[in-house]
Amino acid sequence: MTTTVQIPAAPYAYPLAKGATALVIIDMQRDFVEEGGFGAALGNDVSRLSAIVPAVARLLALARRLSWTIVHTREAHLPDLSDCPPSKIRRGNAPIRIGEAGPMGRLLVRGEPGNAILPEVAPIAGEIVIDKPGKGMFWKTDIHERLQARGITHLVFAGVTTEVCVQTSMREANDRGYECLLIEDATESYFPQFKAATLAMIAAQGGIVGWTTPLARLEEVFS
Ligand code: C5J
Repeated sequence: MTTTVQIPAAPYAYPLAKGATALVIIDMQRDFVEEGGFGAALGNDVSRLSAIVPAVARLLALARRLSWTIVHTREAHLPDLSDCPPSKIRRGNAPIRIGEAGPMGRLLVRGEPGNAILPEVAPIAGEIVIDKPGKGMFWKTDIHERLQARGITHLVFAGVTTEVCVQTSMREANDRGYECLLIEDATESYFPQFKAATLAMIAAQGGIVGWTTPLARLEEVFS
């Protein structure tokens, strides 16, 4: 039988299911967090994102100590870009586009240096790594089947960017019946107002998408 642990959260306590919870870390890859990647090519200040690396590393260490299933995602396309809609390549006014070569290799392409997950939060053996061609983690991936096979019903989210790939993945998960918690200080956006709005939207209307809480609340419960 699954034991439930109450985590103080917004809009009310999150009922974490012991043994049925996975940590999902979205797109903590060099392409978004370091100079010379996709995020910087779009004109963003990437230092906002690198600031959360220690919090994500703490959360990952906690999840490993608790023996949770751990999922890492990368926004990544096949080298021939056959999984990338032309509209996604066309969009925007960046000097280099998806698939073109930058200082860290071809932007958002699997296997390129810029596509690697940051060493501080890198996957270890036994953890799930998903290359997703979209913003959401369920589109054109097998993650739902893999989570179901492990009996996972609860997802704790972290990563970047809050209002794009994190929020899209969380909404996709919510529609598939997962109970979702976003760790507020282990996610970040290039735009502080978008992060604040996303956290508010998730917890609004009685948790229409899920719950949010600071990392310290989770750490206190499992100290
Ligand atoms: C973006 C992401 N922002 N990982 N991707 O394009 O949020």
